[in-house]
Amino acid sequence: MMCGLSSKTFTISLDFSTLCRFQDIVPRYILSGAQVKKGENMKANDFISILNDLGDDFYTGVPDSLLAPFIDAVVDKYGISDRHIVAANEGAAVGLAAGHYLATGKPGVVYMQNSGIGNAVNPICSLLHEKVYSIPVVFVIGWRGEPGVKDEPQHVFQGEVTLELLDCLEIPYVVVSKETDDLTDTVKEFRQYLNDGKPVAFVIQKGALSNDNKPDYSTDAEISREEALEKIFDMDDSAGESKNVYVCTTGKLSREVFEIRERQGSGHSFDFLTVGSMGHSLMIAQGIALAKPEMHVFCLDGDGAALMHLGSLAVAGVQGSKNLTHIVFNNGAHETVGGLPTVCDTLELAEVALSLGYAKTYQVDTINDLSSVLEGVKDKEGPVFIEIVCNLYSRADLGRPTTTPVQNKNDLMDYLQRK
Ligand SMILES: Cc1ncc(C[n+]2csc(CCOP(=O)(O)OP(=O)(O)O)c2C)c(N)n1
Repeated sequence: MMCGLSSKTFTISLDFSTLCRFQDIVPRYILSGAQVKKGENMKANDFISILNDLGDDFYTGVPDSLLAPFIDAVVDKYGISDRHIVAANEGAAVGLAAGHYLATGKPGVVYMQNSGIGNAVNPICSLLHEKVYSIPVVFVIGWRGEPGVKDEPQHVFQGEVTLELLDCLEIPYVVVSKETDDLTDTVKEFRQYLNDGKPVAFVIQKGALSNDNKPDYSTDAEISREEALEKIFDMDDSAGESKNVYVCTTGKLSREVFEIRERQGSGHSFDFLTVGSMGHSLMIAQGIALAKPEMHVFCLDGDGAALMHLGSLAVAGVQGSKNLTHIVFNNGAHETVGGLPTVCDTLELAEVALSLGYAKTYQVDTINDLSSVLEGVKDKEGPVFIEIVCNLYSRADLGRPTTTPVQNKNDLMDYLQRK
């Protein structure tokens, strides 16, 4: 168990060997000036050239799996540098791009999954809009949940309203599909909008971009997220009747929790799988902890999610609920959507939590240390914070919950109200 500086190291190495994804698609247009061959979708690098031509080569955002070929190409070209910054949340990315524009007069590029539009609405309306400062930004938005394309429940409504939201925010957009390979006219129009101080958006459909180079993200940490989760659920064996409740974060963590529960045969009524709403699991857990002081409420969080709404840690710390334990699986990355680094591998999250008012904080990097810390938290002297330093391993055959979010909610509510 450690509470000082850890030996976390996070590396990205670029694999330049060809990972060609040949797409059997007949293009409708020919991109002028880019090497698009018949039968291929647009190369992410060609798209980056278009973006650089429109604005400045300044990139920031929060990753999305649908945008992975594009983000990989940005990492390949700029690494993580003063030309490419992974933001804490999408609104913060808008702020960064706005600052870049103020200093250079050139629009930056902000990339995000469409679920991030919500985080960006405030700075779009009250910073970028022409009724305020009139600041141009080029948005690249991954279109999850596009109508007619099968996707997970958390993306369905967001996908339905994505274009409407952009209309409502008065952001001119173009949808980039697998067939799009000529953006010449769009670029002309977009340039005009940007010169007039307006943001513009490329909405990227699934499979629209391809890339041959995949960065290989890795850390030297020992523990995998799934084995740490299994250790945490071992606690339940001895918890008897006074079961614990677990609010689990967005992404693969919740999918792993679902599968562990299936293996255990213990049902799913003790867990809330926060399939969307990245970064809000802690406040969901806090809400339950306040209403159910006799129960022990755990928030099982990711470092990217915790960072996205870090202010909530201060609120939980100061609130001081004794029955709240916040566990952050710190793999230093957005592992679920491809492994792009967060800044958390350079932070001592346990120390951050301590300074934000948590009663006890721990950092562990071995399963044995995790076991002994978990023994100690059973007496509910919280809020407790546990940072688990993890690697980026996840199973290739990891499934998805087979029950619906509403079933999950109903089961948990039945359980909470019986108690
Ligand atoms: C507002 C918002 N932005 C982006 C995403 C896409 N997304 C889903 S999971 C994830 C990564 C989460 O990273 P972390 O919390 O560190 O967990 P890990 O995947 O590493 O376990 C991202 C960015 C999202 N769901 N919501």
